[in-house]
Parts: sequence; C-alpha cells; structure tokens
Amino acid sequence: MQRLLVTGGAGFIGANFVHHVVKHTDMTVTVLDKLTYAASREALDGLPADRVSLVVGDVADPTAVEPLVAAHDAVVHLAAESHNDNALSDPSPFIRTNVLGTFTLLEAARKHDVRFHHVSTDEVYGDLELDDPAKFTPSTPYDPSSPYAASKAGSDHLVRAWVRSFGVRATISNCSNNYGPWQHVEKFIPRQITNLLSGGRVKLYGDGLNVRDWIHTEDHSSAVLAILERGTIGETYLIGADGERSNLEVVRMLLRLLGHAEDDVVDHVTDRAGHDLRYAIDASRLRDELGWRPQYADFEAGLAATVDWYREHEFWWRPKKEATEAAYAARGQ
Ligand code: NAD
Ligand code: TDX
Repeated sequence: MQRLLVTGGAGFIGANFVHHVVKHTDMTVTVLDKLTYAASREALDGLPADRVSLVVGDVADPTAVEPLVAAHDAVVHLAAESHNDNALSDPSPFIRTNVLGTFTLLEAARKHDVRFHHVSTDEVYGDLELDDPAKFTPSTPYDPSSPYAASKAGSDHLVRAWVRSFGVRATISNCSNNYGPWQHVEKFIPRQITNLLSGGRVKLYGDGLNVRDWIHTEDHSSAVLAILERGTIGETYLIGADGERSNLEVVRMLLRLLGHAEDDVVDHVTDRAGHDLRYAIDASRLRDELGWRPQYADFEAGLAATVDWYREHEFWWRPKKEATEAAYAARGQ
C-alpha cells in the first residue's frame, strides 16, 4: 500500500491523519477535499510537496472521484458534513455528501478493486442512559437519533453491503468524540475555549449532564492507520479511549485551565433537539486484535495542550468565529 487517497483531508481529523501518515509511514498521500467552510488549507502547510498533494473536488462527483480512486492503492474516507447542529438547520448537504458521496467512492473502489477504509462515528448507535454501565460494541444495533447520525449510519450500511455483495475490500471504524488542533470553532470544546479567550461566556446546552467519550485526534489517527494496515476486511472496529466526561465536567476543566472561578461565566442555553444523552465506546477488538493503545490517556493534559494550541493559533480561528457565533445566536444557543 503506497499511494493513499484521503477524502476530507483538509478537515480537522483528516488533516491530523495526513500528518500522522507522513510521519509514521512512507506512503504518498493525495487529499480530495471540496474545501467547504469546515476545511483548513493551512492545516496542510509544511507537509512535503513530494509526499502530499491536494485535489479540490466533491466526493459525490463521479467524474472527479473515479480517476483518482483508480490511481491509488487505498482510500481513507473522512469527507463529510460533520456538525449535528447544522444538520438540524438543513440536512440536505449531509445526505448528499455523507450518503451519495460514500456511494460514489464505493462504486469507484469496486470498479478498480481499491482497498477502502470508511471513517464513521459512534453516533450511529444512538445513545445510552446516563446511569447505564453499558458501552457500544460492534454488535450494538444501529439506532441513529439525528439527521447527521442517520446519514453516517446510511453510509456504513452501504459499505457493509458493498463488502458482502461485491467483495469490496473495506473496513469501517466508529469513533467517539475527537478533540485536538484544527477543530472548527463550531464544535463544543473549541467553541468554549475561543469564547473564553475572547472574554465571552461558555454556552452549555441544557443542564450540561450529557456525556461524551473524548479521544485525542492523534489517537484516532493511529487507530485508523492500524486498521488500514492490519485490520480484517469486512470488519467494524470501534475506536475510543475511555474518556467519558459530562459536558459540565469538561467546562469546569476548561474554566480551571483558563483561570476562571467556577461557573461564573457559564450560560445554560437552549438544548439541542433530540440531544443524545451519552456515548461510550468498548474498543476491545481494536486493543485485542490489533494491539492498539491510546497515547493521550490523560484527558486533562490533552485538553491543556489544546487550550495552548488555540491560544497560539488565533490567526486561524478568529476569522471563523464571528459567523459561527452569529449562527448560534440566531438559534438561541
Ligand atoms: P470536518 O467537518 O472538520 O471536516 C470535513 C472535511 O470534509 C472538510 O475538509 C470538508 O471540506 C470536507 N468535505 C465536506 N464535504 C465534502 C465533499 N462533498 N467532497 C469532498 N470533501 C468534502 O469533520 P471532522 O470532524 O474532521 O470529521 C471527519 C470524519 O470523521 C467525518 O466522516 C466524521 O463523520 C468522522 N467522525 C468525526 C468525529 C468527531 O468527533 N469530529 C468523531 C467520529 C467520526
Ligand atoms: O456550544 C455547545 N454547547 C454544548 O453544550 C456545543 C457546540 C455543544 N454542546 C454539547 C452537545 C454535545 O453534548 O457538547 C457535546 C459535544 O457537541 P459537538 O461538539 O457538537 O459534538 P457531537 O454532537 O457529540 O458530535 C461529535 O462527535 C461525533 C462530532 O461533531 C461528530 O462529527 C462526531 O461524529
């Protein structure tokens, strides 16, 4: 496996993954990215030009996709519309990119017999009760709650069907909530960090008791690379690092890291419609079968490094901040 096509490689997780691949393998990487509002060309700056190239295009456009897929040994598919709140305002781009885009890539992978890895989310399993000790496993039934989660669940089903019906050499990973550098300021952790760095207030949906299972994006990258290189074709791997925290707990850590007295700058705003209560991942298959281990086991240390990163990269996030907050304000959030 030498020539890798990474869709969505200018997004948060995609760009971190491209850096990881360049650092830890000798593969060459082509990024296919539509450069939507969520993309950052800057996140690919400094990568060696003889190893990484960017093609601007749409994963749902077969004329862009087919020749590119044919020219590579493997595809890692991350391109997606990724933000739940946006999907509640307008689901249509989620269906086009996440469902039709995955279909378009799968057809090209089938035609040219190219190895395919599909990056998905734990949200396809719906949610868990707050007081339930259970975690998601690869046999948890699909039960997506939101338009975004339903679009990702649809794309997972397409991948599974293309493996079984057409013999496409594919794997799937379903990961929990990522944090780290280059995450768009619309997402929970960067939104609160940049609010606080701007002298603004934290915006917690509802009571803040919803739980997310946080993983550093670098650990997501190492897991995806392990699955790509050593995973069993047709298999689904859950990726998570035992990082369950309520949103309120995360906010309290951020307040401490940014030097605020507890809760003095927290607003409880309109809750998200259909807000999933809790996600939790059992990553045993990944650990037992592939020997994968997370490197960022200390969530608070990872969060502190992320706060520092946002302090140092205001030039990058500042231009996105005003429009993002205006959209939230219009929704009462
Ligand atoms: P992101 O929104 O930061 O980046 C998405 C990238 O895809 C952007 O660069 C965007 O320009 C590109 N893109 C969007 N539509 C496209 C199209 N039609 N054609 C080509 N490129 C297109 O998203 P992210 O948070 O980095 O998520 C990446 C993947 O990981 C997604 O598939 C998402 O479902 C999955 N995932 C994310 C998380 C998380 O916590 N963020 C967790 C689990 C899984
Ligand atoms: O301002 C906020 N206040 C708040 O309380 C925002 C933006 C979010 N929240 C809450 C909602 C969630 O309970 O924080 C939690 C995390 O929210 P998001 O960052 O929007 O993530 P989530 O909806 O959990 O989805 C994320 O993880 C799974 C990614 O965005 C998805 O792409 C991924 O599949």
